[in-house]
Amino acid sequence: MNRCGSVLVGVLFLTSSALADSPKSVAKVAGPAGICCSTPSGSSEPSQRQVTSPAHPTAVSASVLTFEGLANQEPLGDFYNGGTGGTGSGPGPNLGITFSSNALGIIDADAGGTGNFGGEPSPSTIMFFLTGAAATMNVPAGFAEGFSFYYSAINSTGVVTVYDGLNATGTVLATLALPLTPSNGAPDPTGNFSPLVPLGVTFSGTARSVDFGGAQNQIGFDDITIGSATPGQPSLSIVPTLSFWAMGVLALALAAGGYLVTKRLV
Ligand SMILES: [Ca+2]
Ligand SMILES: [Ca+2]
Ligand SMILES: [Ca+2]
Repeated sequence: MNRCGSVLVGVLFLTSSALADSPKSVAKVAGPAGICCSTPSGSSEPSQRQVTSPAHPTAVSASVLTFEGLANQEPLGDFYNGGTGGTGSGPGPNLGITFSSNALGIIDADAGGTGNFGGEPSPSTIMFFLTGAAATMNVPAGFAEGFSFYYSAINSTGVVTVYDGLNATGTVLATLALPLTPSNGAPDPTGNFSPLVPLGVTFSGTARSVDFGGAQNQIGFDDITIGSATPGQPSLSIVPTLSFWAMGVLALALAAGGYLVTKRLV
């Protein structure tokens, strides 16, 4: 390993020792850097950069989790349950959504935090984790139809799993492999984990928890969107309504119409 690599590994180790419950995990990091923690630049990100981020201008909604309002490396805590984050930020929106204790917000270094990322759809905070194999989101009221988000994983792939029980239990409704994403730096001034890219999935049934899995400090998420396979374009209701089910039954009936007619005619 050359001198530069040695210094980089040293920085990662020291950072993890100060923050994480299981610093040995950092030894598994194969890439040049993690989501956390580049040195804060001290300069604010230009506002025009925010405008040119991936476009969905009406993204801020009751069921889009942007992570804005959390402090740098603050546990999400009850921020999306009408309470505060782990270090007191908030209260956030009362969506009845909670996260496992390892789920952290992190602010972009371009905006004064320590995040090594860019191109986040809602500047300048995303979610990541430094311990465990996944951050788990619990939605006790349940949600249906679809689920989506933006993510960056430039060194290690990830996986998102949707369950019908709380705390990643019960039946798996959907599993979504997360391939490596580009690291082209656009459109931010700095950040290796850049840009974040959109991904979505549809499923049948009612989901109550989602695992955001991957390597520690090597995957970040933003604009987690409940009830839609298109991130930033949420459905109007988290809980499926009668009209939702009625529409679903109608759609199935229409789709099966030709088949049913054929059966009758034979
Ligand atoms: Ca950045
Ligand atoms: Ca940014
Ligand atoms: Ca955000």
